[in-house]
Amino acid sequence: LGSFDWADPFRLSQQLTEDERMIQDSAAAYAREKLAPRIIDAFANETADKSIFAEMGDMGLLGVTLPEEYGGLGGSYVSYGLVAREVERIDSGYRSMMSVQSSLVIYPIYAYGSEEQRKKYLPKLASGEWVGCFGLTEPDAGSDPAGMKTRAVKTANGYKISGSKMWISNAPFADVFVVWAKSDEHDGKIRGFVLEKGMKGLSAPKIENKLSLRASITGEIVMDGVEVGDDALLPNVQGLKGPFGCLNRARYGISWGALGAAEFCWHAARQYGLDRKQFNKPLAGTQLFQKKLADMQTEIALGLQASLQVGRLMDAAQAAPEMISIVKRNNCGKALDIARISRDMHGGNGISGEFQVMRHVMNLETVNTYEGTHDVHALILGRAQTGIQAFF
Ligand code: TGC
Ligand code: FAD
Repeated sequence: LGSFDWADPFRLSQQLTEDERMIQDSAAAYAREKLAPRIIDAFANETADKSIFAEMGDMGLLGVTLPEEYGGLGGSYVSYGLVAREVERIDSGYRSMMSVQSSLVIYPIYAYGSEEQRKKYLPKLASGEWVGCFGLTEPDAGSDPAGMKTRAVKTANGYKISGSKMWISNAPFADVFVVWAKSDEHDGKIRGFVLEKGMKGLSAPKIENKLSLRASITGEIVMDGVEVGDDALLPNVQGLKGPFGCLNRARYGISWGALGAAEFCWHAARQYGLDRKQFNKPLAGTQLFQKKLADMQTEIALGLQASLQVGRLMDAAQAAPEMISIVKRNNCGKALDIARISRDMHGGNGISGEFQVMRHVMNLETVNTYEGTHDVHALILGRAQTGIQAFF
């Protein structure tokens, strides 16, 4: 019979390669030493620190799966997931900054861009010198991105882009904007464009007063007839499968990340229950408390195994989007439940910024919504098993 490690019930660490363990350990050390000391103030004051991109870039955390020739680590999708888990153990906003840069900006330029675009943007994005954002959602097109109104009209030397994007992570301080628009030149099909800060007609006002992801900046993207050259078009994809190809990767990373936040809340609840005495005994010595800890441990352990399997299939180019919907939906939903229960287990202290679990609850509300809401992923899975779409 083997021994049991309560914090790693199914011995996830044994299932990783040497390289994956090394990347995980360096991400964990960075998160513990550099991110953890900042987060309480950053969240309280709603300050997003742009210098985090260069720090993450130095550590190789922005281009984990990007080939080395473009400044990446050339690592596995499992490694990418492990990084997301370690960063989100501190805060979902920091993981958001990282996953937008990696999956939603570096990936489309690598997968759909020309060689010139790859050479121009990827090394600077991977090093964190440039910050990127991804504009798909609009004020009137969230779950239904096919309803977008942003238009690209062909001009003599390029395109004129008009429209607005809403809820865009990193936008207010972004240097590079990957935006999706319906192109008149391509029969109204959705095409991707790479815009740059400072272009005439382009602005990215900050969305103020978020009560979630306060350490990650979010904005609009306003495009008032922005003129770009032909070289701004991502040439190698058209249709919704362009943005969805990026979302597959980001959603997968979020499935690991959300469990990092959940692990923080689980461990915090356990420690609190061991330290705090009521009725002359530790809270952790009560049956109700132990049941909650057992539920947390079980859901997290199962979720991590599922994400690991999806990651292994991604690395073998065998993952289907529906698999990603299962882990994005379930892990985010379970993480939110775990964070809320941990908050309750902390009693009054649970609402204090110092104990940090309430911050995770607030963040996970967004994580459960963005990249396809919990219910939208249910509809994707319902369609896949019945053959009937129930979106409209
Ligand atoms: P549908 O008819 O299903 O598909 C249209 C075309 O797209 C293809 N496709 C996919 N391709 C690759 N991967 C996927 N996951 C794909 N899903 C669909 C599909 O094959 C088809 O291709 P073609 O060639 O036949 O045209 O499209 P629909 O309009 O019915 O879509 C419905 C639905 C609900 C599935 C979809 O619209 C959806 O997923 N909605 C959610 C929107 C969303 O996730 N937005 C995320 C915005 S980005 C964000 O939140 C970043 S937060 C980041 C952070 O800060 O961490
Ligand atoms: P809606 O689509 O209006 O949904 C509202 C509710 O209706 C939800 O509960 C949903 O599940 C439900 N619903 C929708 N359709 C159906 C249906 N057919 N049947 C049943 N129920 C349905 N987007 C980007 O493009 N880039 C980013 O970087 C980005 N970052 C974000 C950062 C933050 C902090 C937030 C909050 C959002 C971000 N988003 C980003 C946008 C995010 O992806 C959208 O908020 C999300 O896709 C949901 O869209 P919506 O807000 O318009 O909600």
